[in-house]
Amino acid sequence: MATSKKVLTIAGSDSLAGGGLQADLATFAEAGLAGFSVITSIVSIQPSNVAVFPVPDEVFDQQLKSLSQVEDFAAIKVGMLTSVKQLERVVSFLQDYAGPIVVDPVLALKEGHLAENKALVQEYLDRLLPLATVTTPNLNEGLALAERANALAKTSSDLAELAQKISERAHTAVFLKGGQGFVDEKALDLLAVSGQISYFTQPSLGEDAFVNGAGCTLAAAITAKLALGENLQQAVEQSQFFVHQSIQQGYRLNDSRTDGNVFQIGAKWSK
Ligand code: PXL
Repeated sequence: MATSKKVLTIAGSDSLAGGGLQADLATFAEAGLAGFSVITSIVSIQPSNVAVFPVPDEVFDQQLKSLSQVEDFAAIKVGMLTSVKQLERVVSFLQDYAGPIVVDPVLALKEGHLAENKALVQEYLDRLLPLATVTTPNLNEGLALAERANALAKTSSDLAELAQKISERAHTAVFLKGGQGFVDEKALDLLAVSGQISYFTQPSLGEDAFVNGAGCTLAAAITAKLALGENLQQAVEQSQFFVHQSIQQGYRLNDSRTDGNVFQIGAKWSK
């Protein structure tokens, strides 16, 4: 019998398959891992808005309960959570879990903002993030977690300060996705862990930057690499490379749409 490592994502479903659990499971499969999923919400992305339909509490609970039959998850990723209640259930589910936990705090979607939920942000900071090995906010989510909604982050040192602040406040490592245009038009991400900052850059994507799902794929890739025993620095470096590749392989949804999805299958993890 094969002895594939098992990984779990707790995430929303994206019918357009750019992000959400669809991206997570594709990434896990590409890493050679067996992926499991608990669905928090069903998301439908329309041209004019993003609709998020949380699953009923009982449906959420029953999925978590079913996982008591599965032993030894090698890592767990937490994606979109839609309420304080869901977050609390996840916290109690994770309480006795000793492996790596990656929390992607899905508070601001690229396609549109989730309702501003201050109580949810506080719960992330106070209860979920302290359990995480690393959290992976984008810039807007970073600003929300730093409770500085109106501040701008313009330089790489602004980003470092932001990541540091979240790391101290929530007692966790922070991989902040700065994105395009910070240094010499390169894509800049950075890792803050125990007061140390490391910078990770990739060449600018130019016209390839049309795809959805890069954020979910990045967090799922870090989860996969931690499951496979890489340390955090290596996991982050290889994941950034993997996402860059997945973006370059991205496909359009149809001929008239200018955007599309990342494509993880066959993407490499290093040069
Ligand atoms: O990329 C953030 C994200 C997370 N989770 C779900 C999503 C999206 C973006 O569309 O649909 C379910």
